[in-house]
Amino acid sequence: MSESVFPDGFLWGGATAANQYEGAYNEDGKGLSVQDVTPNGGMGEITDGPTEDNLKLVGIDFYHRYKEDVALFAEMGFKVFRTSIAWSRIFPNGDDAEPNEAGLQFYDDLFDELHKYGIEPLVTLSHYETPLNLTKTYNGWTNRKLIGFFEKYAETVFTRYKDKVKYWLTFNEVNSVLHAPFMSGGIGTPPEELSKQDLYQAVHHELVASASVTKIAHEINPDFKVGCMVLAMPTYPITPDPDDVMAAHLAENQNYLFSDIHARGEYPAYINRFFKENGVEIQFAEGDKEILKENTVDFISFSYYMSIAESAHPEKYEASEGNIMGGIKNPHLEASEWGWQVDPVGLRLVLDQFYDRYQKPLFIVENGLGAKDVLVDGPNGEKTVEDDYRIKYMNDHLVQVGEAVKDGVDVMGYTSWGCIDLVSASTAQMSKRYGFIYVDRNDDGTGTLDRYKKKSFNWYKEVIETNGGNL
Ligand code: BGP
Repeated sequence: MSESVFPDGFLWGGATAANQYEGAYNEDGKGLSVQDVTPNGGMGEITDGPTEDNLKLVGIDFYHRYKEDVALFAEMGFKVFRTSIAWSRIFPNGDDAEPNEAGLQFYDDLFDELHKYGIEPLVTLSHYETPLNLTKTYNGWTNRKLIGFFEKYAETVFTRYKDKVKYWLTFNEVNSVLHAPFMSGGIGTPPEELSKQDLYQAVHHELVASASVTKIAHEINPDFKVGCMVLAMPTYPITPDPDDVMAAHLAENQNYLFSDIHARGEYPAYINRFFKENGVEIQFAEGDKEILKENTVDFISFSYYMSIAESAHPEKYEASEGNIMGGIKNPHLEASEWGWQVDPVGLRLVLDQFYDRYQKPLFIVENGLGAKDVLVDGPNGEKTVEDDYRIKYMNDHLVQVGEAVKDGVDVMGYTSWGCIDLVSASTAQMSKRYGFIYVDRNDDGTGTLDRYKKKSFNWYKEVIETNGGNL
């Protein structure tokens, strides 16, 4: 075993989102969210109401089984656990006058259970689960009124969990709204009909809301640490042709826009040209500029699964599948069963670049391999999954995190995505699994919902025990 390069107190753990694992979609006063009407994945067909084939309605029934699951996380030695609060459990319609006490109580119980084992919650306020009424009545974040509703929701949970939650994230993969406006921004207009003006105005509303709740958070508890959360995906030029390099650079700017504003508190100069050329003119209300400037985030968090390539002539190349956004295929990389290109070095690159750009602490809050796992009889008679491919993926990525630490990057922690199997966001199926814990649920909704430890369970336990010394 080599010596650990990870700092003391490194926050090892796992990540989830309410809509993908809680289930209980209509229990204890919860209202509908956009996820309850997208049985085919957040970018797919939208139904009039919940339909039986929507796996997210039951999820993995975490709502009723959280004690059993938290005990398993504790057994792995988690220091932190990322979940989201389902906005529609707290404000069922998003614009209600009063919060729903039963919803608030559920998260009180969950956070208490985590603290029982010394696990720190890391809470996303909005993870692809905008209350459906906010879509129907206001067309989601295109409407400025959502800022006020979000502030009220955030203030409610900040106040309630003042002494139970220290780490907060505002919007999951905030840049994904450009690619999945309904799932990410609750915007009902079909993407092909949505004007760039409305889309970027919605982005502006989210950015102002994020800064505004950061302010509220710090007023309620100065010890709160509030981060933004972006989907990180390095974009490589497919060749050294300067035109390809420029195409990759411009594509990356679309992602940097979000972290730049969160970290620096103002719109970067490069976006003005893009806005001009695309007929976008952001409407600033009085005070918006000051809110953004005065309330930058405490840390930058991001998801990292893959990289892509870009060219000035993308039509010449094979397209690559991707996490919400795609690009072109990089011939140097292998891909997962879903075509996501596996690139551990890209993670070091993201860490180095973000840190160089902002000098703020970084938190990797999603990373992992979606795979089709097979349950087999294990050596001790227990059922298990021999997921050596997952161990390799994570090991390779964590080695690169270690390299970034050696480069001098301030990395706060790492929460692997879907630490317990849950419903996939893009496919809306169970069979794309990420967990250390297998959940017996199938794509057709059958299964006992029993939990089984995969081989990676003990591997990750050792990673945490040795603070990454076994990598
Ligand atoms: C991110 C989302 C998660 C998650 C993950 C894996 O984009 O924040 O919600 O699901 O990707 O994606 P998928 O489930 O589509 O494999």
